[in-house]
Amino acid sequence: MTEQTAPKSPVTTEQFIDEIKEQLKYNQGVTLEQATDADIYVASSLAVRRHLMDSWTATQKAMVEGNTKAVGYLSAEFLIGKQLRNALLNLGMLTEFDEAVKTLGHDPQLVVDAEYEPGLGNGGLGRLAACYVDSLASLGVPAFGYGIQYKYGIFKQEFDAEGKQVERPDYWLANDEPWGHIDYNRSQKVSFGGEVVEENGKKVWKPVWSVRAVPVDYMVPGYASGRVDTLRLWSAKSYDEFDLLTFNKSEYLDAVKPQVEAENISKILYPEDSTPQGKRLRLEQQYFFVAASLHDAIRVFYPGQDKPDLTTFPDKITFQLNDTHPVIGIPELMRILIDEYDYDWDTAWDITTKTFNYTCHTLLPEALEVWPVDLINELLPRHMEIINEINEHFLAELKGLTRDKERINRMRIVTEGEHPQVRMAYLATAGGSHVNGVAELHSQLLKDVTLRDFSDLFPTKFTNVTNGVTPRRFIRLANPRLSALITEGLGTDKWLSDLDLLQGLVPLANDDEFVKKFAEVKHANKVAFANFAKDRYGFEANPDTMFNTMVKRLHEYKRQSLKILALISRYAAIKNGTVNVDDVLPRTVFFGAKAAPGYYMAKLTIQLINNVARVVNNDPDVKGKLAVHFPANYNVRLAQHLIPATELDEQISQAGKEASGTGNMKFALNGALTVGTLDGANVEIRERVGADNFFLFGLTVDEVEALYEEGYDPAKYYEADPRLKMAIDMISSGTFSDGDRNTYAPLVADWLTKDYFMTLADFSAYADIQYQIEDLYRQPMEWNRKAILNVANTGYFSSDRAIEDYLERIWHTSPLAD
Ligand code: F58
Repeated sequence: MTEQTAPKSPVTTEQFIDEIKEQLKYNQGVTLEQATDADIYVASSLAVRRHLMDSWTATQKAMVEGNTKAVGYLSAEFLIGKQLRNALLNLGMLTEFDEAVKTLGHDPQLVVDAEYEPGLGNGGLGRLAACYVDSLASLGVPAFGYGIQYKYGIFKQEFDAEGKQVERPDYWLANDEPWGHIDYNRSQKVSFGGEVVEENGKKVWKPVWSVRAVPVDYMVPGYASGRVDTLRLWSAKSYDEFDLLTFNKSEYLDAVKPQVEAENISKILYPEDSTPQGKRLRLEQQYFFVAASLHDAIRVFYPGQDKPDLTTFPDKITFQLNDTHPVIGIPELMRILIDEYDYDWDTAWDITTKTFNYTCHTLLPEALEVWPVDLINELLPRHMEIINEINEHFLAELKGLTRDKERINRMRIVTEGEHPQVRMAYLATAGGSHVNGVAELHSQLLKDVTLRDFSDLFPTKFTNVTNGVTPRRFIRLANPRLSALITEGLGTDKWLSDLDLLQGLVPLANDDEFVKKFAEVKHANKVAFANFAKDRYGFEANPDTMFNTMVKRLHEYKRQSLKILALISRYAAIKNGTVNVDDVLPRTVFFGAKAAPGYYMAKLTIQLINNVARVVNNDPDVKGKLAVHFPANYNVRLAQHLIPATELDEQISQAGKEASGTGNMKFALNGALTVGTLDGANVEIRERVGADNFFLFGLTVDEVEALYEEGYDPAKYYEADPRLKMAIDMISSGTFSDGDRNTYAPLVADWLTKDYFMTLADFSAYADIQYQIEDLYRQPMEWNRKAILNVANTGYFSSDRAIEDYLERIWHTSPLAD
């Protein structure tokens, strides 16, 4: 990326004040005296949006009229976070905003806080999509993010009196939402059901119900690029086109039911973070947004043309499939080309395979989507025919490549048997040009294990693009103090658009003055977080203790249980005098995690963490030494507050299970040290920051495999390490359940008899490395030197770099000319 200095504000403070007033008056009809913080938020957002408008239309015009291939990022989730401050930063208006709002008698922070965070994603995958559209715009690449505007985002998490997770609906559109523009004039019709008939030797799909996909456009401003891309999220509306008179009364309700239910399609985000449920509504959602997006792209790139030459489609736009959720786009594009535009099979297949690429985000076999053939037949009968045909062609191709019948059989896109299914990852691999994993290790395991047959026969399809995160939101906005220090240290602010420049900080890790300043920044961030936490969650966190954080979805493979067991063992050791309380390094542990509502073990783990927190925080014996906090409803906003304040970050998944992780990158870039396993992108982070600056522990992928092979017996580890035994026994004895010995019995039983993710096997190494961590923490200069080296050496994990990788190796396109 060409380095950019911070953009210059398009307005003076005085002009911006006038613009806000104008919006208040003519949009909201509110006087300045009446205006609340929320009114000022809406008015300033609308004013900011106006400043983006010219660049937005210019970007679209240049995209359509120029010859730069656009990128269509198809994703069921975009976890974008709050918009206002991000737009202000990218336009260079942060100072003008602050001044204007103060002049109008409001507190800028409260105005920004009035924005309700859109929770249109579950976790890493959705946030990655948001980082990627930010980087596409910042690099000046013409792009669309295509997804769904769910009415209800990821549930709001609360904890009840027993510490259990309670899910509340997240109706985020209950208030003014100034960022999304509903464009009723660009809607698309998406149809479902019915049957396929033959007419004049041609297959014709006769669907029976339709839904109107209405685009809601979010501008995606590039940082200092002058470009603004589009995030187009589809909202489902029903059609009012029923001829009611043709139905008698009893038929009427049945007949209108699909119409009435049509709007349900975009009602709710499925809150599953790893195991997709094969639910009809979910398939409807997937087809809904993908079909609307493909038709939209044809509308955009071939304006006013009835019979466009769609052989040029792959030169106009390349579609990235963010996991398998949009993979139904492959048969949909085939259907469009063959049924709607009369192309023959081979031409259609050639266009389709050139158009799509697929990113896989998992290694868990249960997370790979499969859809029952019956369900697809019912909802999308023509697509099922096409998928079957793709399968046949593919099997024929395989026969030309190998004689190994078993292998060919394993690679079927449509399985055989009584309940045949469609394997979406296989369809994506066959129907696209490239398949990528999201970190080196993950991509290797995809090739060696998950998609091995495919990579053996189509080796050139497979590649890696290690994930990245946007430095604008996760350094500059989240951590203004560190940002100022980096700019001071480097003598330029260009690092925000070229994160490799952070390397320039390496020598400063030996400059004691700089190290002290860095330590002051971290401490100030801790104080700021403690104030925020007190205000927002009502707990006291002592900034003079080590801030140790584990935030991510609650999943067994991520092993929050390892963290909580180690914590309990530390607590037990203090209680029973195994360690001298004076030798204990004071630590405050923060958890943030949502569990899928139906995931029993994950929810029980949440309950345990909350109750450990309750017991520990109320125990005078450990006061000042150990504290545990679990703020509810971890989201992007909380991440932006907590990450900059963290000193020790936990990335402790079982090796071979976390595809990449992106939190690990955000923490390292904000100067936290990581304790972690050799999993996902941890491997690459460690390589870059240096083994001395990363707390590595635990089994490797190969050791995990060997242990499974040999027969894993978790009880052995329980017996072998008294620290572990003490922790588990403490849970069993009811210490964290008011004496009830049954509350956590399912967790304990699982640990002792199954422990699929080998928490117990890794416990001792994890408990041991805590001594190293604490030794280092006792030498603040040394700790902070290492933290600086983490910042300096992780510029690679910018989403700008990741997007440049995609551009070069997968999408084969480039930024628009100026
Ligand atoms: C995550 N996947 C990976 N899936 O777990 C993480 O390692 C990786 O860094 C990240 O993607 C980005 O590549 C993930 O977040 C989901 O949330 C899906 C939601 C829909 C159902 C299936 C899981």
